Amino acid sequence: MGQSLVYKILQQHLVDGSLTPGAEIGIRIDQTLTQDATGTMAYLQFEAMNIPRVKTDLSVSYVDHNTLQEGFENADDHRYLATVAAKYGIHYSRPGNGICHQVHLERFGVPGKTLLGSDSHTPTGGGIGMIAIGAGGLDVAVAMGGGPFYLTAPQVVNVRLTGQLPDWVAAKDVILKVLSILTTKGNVGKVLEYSGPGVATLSVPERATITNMGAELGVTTSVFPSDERTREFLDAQGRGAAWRALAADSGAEYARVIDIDLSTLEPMVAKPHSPDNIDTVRNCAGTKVHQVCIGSCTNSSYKDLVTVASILAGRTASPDTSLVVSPGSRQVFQMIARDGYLTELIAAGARIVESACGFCIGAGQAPPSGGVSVRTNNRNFEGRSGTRDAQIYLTSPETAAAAAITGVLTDPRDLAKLGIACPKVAMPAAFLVDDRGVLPPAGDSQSVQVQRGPNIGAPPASNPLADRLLGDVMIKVGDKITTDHISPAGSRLKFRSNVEKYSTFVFEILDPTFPKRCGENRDKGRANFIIAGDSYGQGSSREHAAMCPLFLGVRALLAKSIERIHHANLINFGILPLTFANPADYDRIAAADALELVDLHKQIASADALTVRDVTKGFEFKVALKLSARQRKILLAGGLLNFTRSRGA
Ligand code: MIC
Ligand code: SF4
Repeated sequence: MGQSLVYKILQQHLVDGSLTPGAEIGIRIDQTLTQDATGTMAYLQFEAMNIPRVKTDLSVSYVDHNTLQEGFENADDHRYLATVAAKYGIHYSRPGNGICHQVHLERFGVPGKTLLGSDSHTPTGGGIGMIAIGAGGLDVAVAMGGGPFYLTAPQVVNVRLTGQLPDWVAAKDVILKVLSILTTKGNVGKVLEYSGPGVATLSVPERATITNMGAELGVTTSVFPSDERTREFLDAQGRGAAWRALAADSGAEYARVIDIDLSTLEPMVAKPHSPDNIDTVRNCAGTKVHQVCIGSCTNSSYKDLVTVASILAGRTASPDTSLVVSPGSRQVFQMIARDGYLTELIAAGARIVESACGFCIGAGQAPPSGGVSVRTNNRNFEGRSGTRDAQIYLTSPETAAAAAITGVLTDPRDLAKLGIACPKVAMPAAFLVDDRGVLPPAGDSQSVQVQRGPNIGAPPASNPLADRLLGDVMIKVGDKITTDHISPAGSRLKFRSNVEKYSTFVFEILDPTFPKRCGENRDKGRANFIIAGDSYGQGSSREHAAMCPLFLGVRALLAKSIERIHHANLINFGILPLTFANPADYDRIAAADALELVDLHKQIASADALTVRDVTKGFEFKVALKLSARQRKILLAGGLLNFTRSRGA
């Protein structure tokens, strides 16, 4: 039996455990990336490990999320990140140099290597044949220190592509199709491996759009083979030497095979408020559009923006529609400027914003109240845009450009009626290479003084787990609660380096009284609990969604199911990630019920289930503990930092 590409790369990096689906394995990490909104905490944690220099082949610290600099906080973070990078052997991608995933693909991605990033869209690197995984900052810090990264050996799902995309149908429509099949729920522990003759029809940036948004499925990562297209891309980036051919063995077996004939696809849309609320653009045509935003790590490549500029050429955005364009990297920005496409975009009335996450994370460009915004990014969770009641539709750049022209959702195939031909954009033979936006680390670490601002504070300390927890349900939430619900981004992002302050916004969108109530209960010596439905902790890798609840005294989450990165973050910060043995028990527990868990030390050490007592209602129920031996020790120690320290001692 042949091996899948995923297992071949994992095998080459395996340092702990055996490669059996479902078992915990440790892998060596070749490269890491961080971005500023998760990076400050990751580097504070790295500093706490007292390791003089990173042990990876390459580590890059990007600044792309918090670039608005309203107030001193962002600028202080940038200065801290620049100095800490210089000191510890990390490359520093300056603000303005672009979005981490786009820049990493262009300048650093290497087929067959492993990449761990403190951002959930790190799997973008799968477009160039990397095993690229998103994780919490603490896991990335450990990897920078040379420690293995632990994950569940995945079930590999093969997506076999045949045919070729028709005119006006784009890579984004492929991943929206996959989202319609697999949805955002129930994919924990899986990896998608793309193959088939259709792969050769897709360029590396198109593949990266597909692997990027695999994050929305909740899979561990997605990967494409490395082939002639990959070689052409690397050659055009002046990095041909990094290329090697990679593919699955013939006869490789997969847990499931999904066949997609690219030639049968049509323009798709993810409707509010979930990336798996998929429909065809045709079915939504005519919906009035107030804003169009083109960019983000999903769709901001040179090809994407040249396509948009070519569609808009000689036209202006509809008078009622605000058009925003953000190039994904300084490379893309410089190239569209050099080649005249920037002029077309400006002439069409586009508002050009810097190469950064911007609108995607709710940093600026909030839509009007109740407004409809058509965006090329990957998430349309309620409130994420900065406007609570805005309706966000996710589409391809082609569909977004069509909406900008007509002012309503429009199937781009109908642009022919306006005399607009489908642009045929070839991949450039050579990209414009200018790495001055990336600062290499200092040769002499001693000479660098790390600079911290007043908003930068250490992550909260966690105590070893108590043997008994007695406390109260502080909130009961439903299915698909995202980390944007737990720890909001947007205008709150600038407090990422200040856990105490950032904690005051936990669950702001669901129940703004949560932090205050939790703090009061914690100060009375009681534990705080969260009750949740399915797929709790979807979305972002932000470890603040565990760190801030910990600060507020949350000691356990009881959910129907928990998403991968958040599950790992809860363990890293010593919060018990419990799942209902019988999902019906979810309905029996109410907010404000008192709960008790006893004999925890013994049970966490070895049991697969715990008994919880609902003290208010007087009944008991079981929760499952699906943990590896390593995770049990981390929980008993009160988190990964304590665990690592105790092992050092
Ligand atoms: C996101 O897209 O939600 C983010 C912002 O990039 C996050 C990281 C963060 O919250 O800082 C992610 O995807 O992990
Ligand atoms: Fe940035 Fe948006 Fe990509 Fe997250 S999804 S890294 S916020 S562009």
